[in-house]
Amino acid sequence: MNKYILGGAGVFIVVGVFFFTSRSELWTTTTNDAGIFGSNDTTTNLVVYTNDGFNPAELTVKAGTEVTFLNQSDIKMWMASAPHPTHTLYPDFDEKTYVTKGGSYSFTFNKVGTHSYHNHMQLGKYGKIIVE
Ligand SMILES: [Cu+2]
Repeated sequence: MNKYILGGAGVFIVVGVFFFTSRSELWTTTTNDAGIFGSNDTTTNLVVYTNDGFNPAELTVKAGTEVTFLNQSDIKMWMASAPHPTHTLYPDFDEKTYVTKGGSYSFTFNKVGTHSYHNHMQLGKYGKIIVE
């Protein structure tokens, strides 16, 4: 009698673990689809800065679009428009400080045109945002 109760409990636990595992897999998949910035729309407006530079180095967006620059390099990242060091091409587009690895800077591009930028902390890494 006790043997049957124990066996029943075992099956219950196995089913329970399976159910829990499949549920958490479902949850993980949903999170990955949504991306760290919430939706597919915003992930396309992401520029990642690595030790090799900006990726994508050239991005075209519509006026009023927010672009996020994510620092995944080992270098400090200070986003600013050309030219260095005055940043007069698009003075508003100037982080005025820096973020380290894992940090990000978001800016809403309202001005139509080609906005060349660079990492103010490491000259030689360039990119451009084309606003239509
Ligand atoms: Cu600069």
